[in-house]
This record gives sequence, C-alpha cells and structure tokens, in this order.
Amino acid sequence: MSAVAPPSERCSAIAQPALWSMQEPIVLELAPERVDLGGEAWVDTMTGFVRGGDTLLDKLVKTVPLSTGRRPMYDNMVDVPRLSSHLPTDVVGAAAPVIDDIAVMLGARYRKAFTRVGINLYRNESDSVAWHADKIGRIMHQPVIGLVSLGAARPFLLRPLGGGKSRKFVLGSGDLLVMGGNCQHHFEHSVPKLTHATAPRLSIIFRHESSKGSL
Ligand SMILES: O=C(O)CCC(=O)C(=O)O
Repeated sequence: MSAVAPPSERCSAIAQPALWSMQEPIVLELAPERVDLGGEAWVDTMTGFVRGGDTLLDKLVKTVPLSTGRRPMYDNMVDVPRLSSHLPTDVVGAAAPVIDDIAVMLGARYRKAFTRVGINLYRNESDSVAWHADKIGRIMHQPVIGLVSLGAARPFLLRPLGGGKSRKFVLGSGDLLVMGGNCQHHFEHSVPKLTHATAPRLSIIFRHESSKGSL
C-alpha cells in the first residue's frame, strides 16, 4: 500500500549547493577506493562521481513517482519515513540519461546488469532507513549494490548483522558507494535520523537481477 506524494510535497530547493553540483549531470571516470570490511565483505567509495548532483536530484524529484510505503509496527501499520520508487533502469534513464551511463559504468566494472533502480528521498532530518541488509542477499551469493547520493550530506552506517561497532560513511552530493562481496550476508546498513535540520537527500540504488528475477 503506498500513496504517491505530489512533487510540491517532496522537497524544497537545496540550500546553497556547490556550483558544480548545479550543472547538467555528468559522470566522471569510475575510480573507486576499496574498504575491506573483513570476511570477504567490501565497500567501494568514490567522492564526486556524479557532477551536477543537485540538478539531478531536482529532475528525479519532478519526474519519478515517489510514494510513501507502509509497514507493520507492533499492531499498527505506519508510514515508512521516506519516499521511494522502484523502477527499471531504462525508465529512470528516459527522464535522466545519466542514470543509464552510471548503470553501464557499474555494469562494466562489476560485471553485472544493473537493470533496476531504487530511489529514496529523505525529505528532512526526520526521514531515515532503519538497519537492514538488502533482500537480494537472501537469494543471491555476494550481490553488488551501487548507491549514488545526491543533495544534503548524510551519514550512511554499516555494522555487523545483529549489532556491533558501526562504520560511518558521510556521503555528499554525487558520491558513490558500492557494497559487495559478503556485505549483504554479514553486514547491515542504515541512514539514521538527524537531530539537526537538514536539506533533502536522495539516494539512487542500482541493483542487478538475481537468478529468481529482479528484487
Ligand atoms: O539511502 C541510502 O543510502 C540507503 C538506502 C537503502 O538502504 C535501501 O534502499 O535499501
């Protein structure tokens, strides 16, 4: 069950973005650095992979149908604290061709077909995603998940499944983070709520097919 939010309720303009962040979106050569998490789990990161991140955020918020999901909590159904969309990559690419470019670059590097795109809009500091590992990890060995962050910088946390010391990656507009190896099997991730006011952030998640279809 979900309700599509009208564009006017999704977010307001980003406060004072960097000038390069407002240019037409382009993608730089992919040159990530690897963080070894141990146990064959890893994260690749690249700062400033996408230029024009705030322009891309604006375009996606205006063109992609974003909805509020619902989930059970105790005896009630509650709104998920963010807006989301899950679409084939080429559908999002029709609105913003740079999405196709990113999927192709990730595909060439990680040897996967990134055919699905998830979009999450964190409208303000109260929006978040709770600790979880992606569902694809339950049915596929060592999936690769690419994530491009746009808009306000927010911490992205990773910790061993079930708890433990977390690692913080602060993702700014245009930054890339890729989770791979045993990451979805041994780790969980979250984007926590903040205690200070923040401008909107949008994440684009690139997922590939599993042998049992797309997730
Ligand atoms: O927005 C993010 O950085 C994380 C999103 C996420 O964990 C998800 O879509 O499963």
